[in-house]
Amino acid sequence: MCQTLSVSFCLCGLNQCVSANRASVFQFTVSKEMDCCQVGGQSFLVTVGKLSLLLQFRNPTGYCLSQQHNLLQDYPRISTYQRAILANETDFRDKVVLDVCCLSSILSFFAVQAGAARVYAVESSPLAKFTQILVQSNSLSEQIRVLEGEVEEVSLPEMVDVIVSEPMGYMLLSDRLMERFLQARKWLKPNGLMFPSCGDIHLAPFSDEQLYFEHYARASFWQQRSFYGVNLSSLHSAAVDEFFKQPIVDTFDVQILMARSVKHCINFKEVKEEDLHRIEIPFVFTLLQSGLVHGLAFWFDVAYIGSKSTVWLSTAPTEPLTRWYQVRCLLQTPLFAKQGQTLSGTVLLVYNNRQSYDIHITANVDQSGFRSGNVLDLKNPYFSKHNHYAC
Ligand SMILES: *[C@@H]1O[C@H](CO)[C@@H](O)[C@H](O)[C@H]1NC(C)=O
Ligand SMILES: *[C@H]1O[C@H](CO)[C@@H](O)[C@H](O)[C@H]1NC(C)=O
Repeated sequence: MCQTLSVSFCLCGLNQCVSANRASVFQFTVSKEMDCCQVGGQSFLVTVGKLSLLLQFRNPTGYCLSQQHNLLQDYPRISTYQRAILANETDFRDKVVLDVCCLSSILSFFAVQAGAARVYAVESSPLAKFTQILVQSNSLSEQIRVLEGEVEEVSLPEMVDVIVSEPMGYMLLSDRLMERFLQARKWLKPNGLMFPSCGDIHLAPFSDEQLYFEHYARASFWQQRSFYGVNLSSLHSAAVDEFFKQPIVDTFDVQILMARSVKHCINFKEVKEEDLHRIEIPFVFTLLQSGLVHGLAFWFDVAYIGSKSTVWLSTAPTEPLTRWYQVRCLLQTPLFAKQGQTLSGTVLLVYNNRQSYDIHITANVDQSGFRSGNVLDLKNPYFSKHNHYAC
């Protein structure tokens, strides 16, 4: 798919604006063939014909206070963190803590509430300055030191006892924040704790005819045979493929699930970074009801395993809704299966170079031999109307 990037000048020089309504100097089409590389944390070098452009993104989007406001209002999430940290005071009292990608540093504050001696709060976004203000105005500058930068770059004066973070994205792994969390382990003492300590990705087959047809209908524009006299329908199946590549982020009634979920566990203390580059999750579901399987639903749980208690944060459809919702991946064609039959196959998550994963699904009904599958792009999800946590 092609997108147009508009480039304009402002007083401080060349400035980017993607689909903003400022007057643009020129526009060009962004395609797969273009050379583009990232320069540092916030700039991109792009080659357009004979021109090279340095695009500086001064204010990375998504780190605004209004977004933090939304994040902090996610009650199940914030209250679980506080419970997990305060319920295991012994793990925090007089300890040294590292808060990775701390954003508004709420976890750093909880660690101090639990008696931490010192917290290093690492944040690379411009939000770091707000974090600093928050720490100072709460008179905690002695206990919480805000370090601006990426966790792989900053230098801590000492090793830490606990690493806290919120490394979870959609389907647990989207945005690859997990990588930073794991990289931070170089600062962790051998017996140190990771909070969260482990995560389970759950998947289960679902039946939702309405969802399937809604997405199919998104491509119906391309069924027109006389659009100003032009027959568009040869592109219809390509348009369907494109829409079906989008995982759907929303929530649903658990009744649509057709089997008990299968889970894949990741231990954040032990897992190697490379293990997350390619994750294969084989599954065999025994169907609890007959019907059409339209796809696989995903959610995750994370556990905070302290020395005194374990606290779970669950994003399951049976639990209060969080900002991670649940994620559903459609199959290209639905599969009919009867109660008691088994649906087996694999979900393969492969790192792509866009901070996310490609999701490869293959599934077949063992008794009938019906097969289906799909390849989806977790970087480009479809947010349905329920999505009110978005900034
Ligand atoms: C339009 O294109 C489709 C697919 O390419 C073809 O099957 C159909 O006959 C065409 N319809 C008309 C009216 O030309
Ligand atoms: C967590 O640890 C504290 C001691 O710091 C203990 O009193 C408390 O009972 C523990 N919480 C749970 C839920 O086990």
